[in-house]
Amino acid sequence: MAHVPRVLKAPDPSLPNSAKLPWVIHDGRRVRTGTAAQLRTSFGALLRDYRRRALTVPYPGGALKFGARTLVMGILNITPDSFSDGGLHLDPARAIKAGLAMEEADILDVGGESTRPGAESVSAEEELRRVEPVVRGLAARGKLVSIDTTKPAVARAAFEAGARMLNDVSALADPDLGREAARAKVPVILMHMKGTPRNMQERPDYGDVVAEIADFFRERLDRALSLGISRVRILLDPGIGFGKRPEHNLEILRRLEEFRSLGRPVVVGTSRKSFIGHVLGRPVEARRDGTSATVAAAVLRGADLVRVHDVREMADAARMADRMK
Ligand code: HH2
Repeated sequence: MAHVPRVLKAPDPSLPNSAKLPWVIHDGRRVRTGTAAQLRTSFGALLRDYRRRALTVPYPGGALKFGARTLVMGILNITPDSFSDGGLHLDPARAIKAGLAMEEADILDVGGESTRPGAESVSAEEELRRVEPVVRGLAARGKLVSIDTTKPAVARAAFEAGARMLNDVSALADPDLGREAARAKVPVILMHMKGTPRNMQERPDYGDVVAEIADFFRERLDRALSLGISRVRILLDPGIGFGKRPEHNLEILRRLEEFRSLGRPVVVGTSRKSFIGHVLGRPVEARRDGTSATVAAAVLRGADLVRVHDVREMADAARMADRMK
């Protein structure tokens, strides 16, 4: 049997003396301890790989730390028409309660416009009316809130209400959104989508789906940098279900590790999506176990952050998968 070395414990890279602190490594047979310099000759590739995973993404007032475990983003849709939780959280007090109940979530992603295939767009005023009190209420209770929007005016008001992260499914289609994020110094998720929610599922075709998404990431990373967003604040998401057939989504999950070469944390949102229904033949309310399998697979293949509805269950799935890496 092959002996695979792995890192058991690494020094916090943000500490000024981290180079002098010990790493704990299992070399496949026994535990070894030493500084990076001492272990470099035998385990250089392992340390490099681990460091690449150990990314720190600053947000106003704190930092997300990736590497030690997969982080979890809880979904809170304040919409009448989201595909799985539409209409559940339209009352702000109930939405805030639902957000607070997602105790295991590292981030709460608040959205006021559905992006399900064929969804109608809403005005910035309506979107803001839905999300603003919820963002404000959760932020006031110390939660790290991400605003899921493609509109600059919504993002700006959400940052003023206390949101400290931007989840943009259009990956800065509107440059003004990037400018708002740059000004607020918030982390930004750039998600891949082919087309728009209205037309994305009409005829999604790719040559090599993973290669095309990686090219898109490179282009949008450049755009983000040119708008003043710092590279350390960017996260990448291949956009499961956004202009993809079931086979494309499965291929993305099979080859997720390829996105790690871009050097940024990888976000994955599979929760209750239709490719799971396609494989299992289950309606949206019966896709939790299927989602759990996709979360575990994504974590094992290098996902840094998973975006989910069933926070407690998926946090468990991620934790187990983390331990089997
Ligand atoms: N998926 C949805 C919405 N936003 N953001 C990121 N970064 N990644 C995703 O995969 C993603 C996303 C769609 O899911 P949901 O929010 O549950 O539904 P709806 O768009 O209908 O509100």
